[in-house]
Amino acid sequence: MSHGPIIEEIHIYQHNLPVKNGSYTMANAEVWALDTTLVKIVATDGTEGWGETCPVGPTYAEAHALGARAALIHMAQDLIGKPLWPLVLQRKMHSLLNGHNYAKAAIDIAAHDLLGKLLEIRVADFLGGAVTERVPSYYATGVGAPDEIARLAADKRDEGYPRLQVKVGGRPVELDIETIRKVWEQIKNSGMRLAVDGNRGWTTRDALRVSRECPDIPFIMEQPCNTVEDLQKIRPQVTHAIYMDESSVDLNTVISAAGAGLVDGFGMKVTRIGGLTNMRSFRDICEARNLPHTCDDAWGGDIIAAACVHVAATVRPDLCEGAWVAAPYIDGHYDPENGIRIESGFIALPEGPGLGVTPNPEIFGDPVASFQA
Ligand code: 0XW
Ligand code: MG
Repeated sequence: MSHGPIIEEIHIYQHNLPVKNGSYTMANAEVWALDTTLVKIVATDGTEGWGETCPVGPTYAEAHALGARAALIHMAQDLIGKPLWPLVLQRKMHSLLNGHNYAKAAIDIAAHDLLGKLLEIRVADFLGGAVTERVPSYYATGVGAPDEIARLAADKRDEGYPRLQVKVGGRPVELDIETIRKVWEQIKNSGMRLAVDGNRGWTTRDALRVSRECPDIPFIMEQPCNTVEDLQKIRPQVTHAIYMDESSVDLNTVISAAGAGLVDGFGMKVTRIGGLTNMRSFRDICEARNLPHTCDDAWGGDIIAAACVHVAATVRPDLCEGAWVAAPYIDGHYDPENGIRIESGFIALPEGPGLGVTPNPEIFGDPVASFQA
């Protein structure tokens, strides 16, 4: 006999999210439009929950849009009739498919949304309790010309963002150093914090050089190089704090990196770590070690953005590096009324139960696959 809500139906949708004002460029990727995957779970009583996963192109992480849908289609039928409790659901998914955290995350997020609606509480409260109604965000630039990025930095400073992430890598390192210097000139007396994100794109030689040539600029160096071994190599030689992003592929890696003192913080993606269930564990590991971190995802619309904001609202405020959401780069919202918006660098925690965002399903058209008993 099973206790609690049961999964009655699963529907999988595909949707394109064009990037506003041209492409978004990182050391290892240039994207013009993002292919996002949405999951709707329906419980026996008809209550619905939504999840989303949207890799930022196929080269940013070990994840891609078709892979997400293939993994979801592989698991979905065997989840019908199963309980919605996130931990039980996660173990069931692991019994059906090894790895593929980023696909499982969409189911996990939908389960949280649905349970929140059934229990009439917000996902943030389900995750331990919101400690703020106003979640800090941060702005991430693309890789660009030094003067252009410095101008953008000044704009975002004036808009009120508490933090800026500047993308570097994939070009001569001299240009990255010039960019960092020009950006710092704009923000140095503003209180705005600075992250420099190499997105795996620097050699250890480049990372050491940047740290050596910018000793006066207190930025954090995010995922400068490709591998954990690269981070181990530069760790004793750089003076800047190092955050791990792409390399933190699962909780086991996070535990090892935090335990070894390899990094000073994390850029974390809700889908990469496997959804809100694992994000909650990640948050608690970081709190136990006093490690700051972000609550982001690679891309996606209102559903994934809401998931990031809910978990960020539960992070101990001095460790919260903010929730990055793709909203500034996307036209329109899935939920025209309660969609996630950044105002003066902060995001209001949605008020409704679950994720507090209800997409207009007409936007997504017919599901690409549906499963029911
Ligand atoms: C800035 N982000 C959170 C969004 C982009 O997809 C990449 C990412 C990062 O920090 O690497
Ligand atoms: Mg990053």
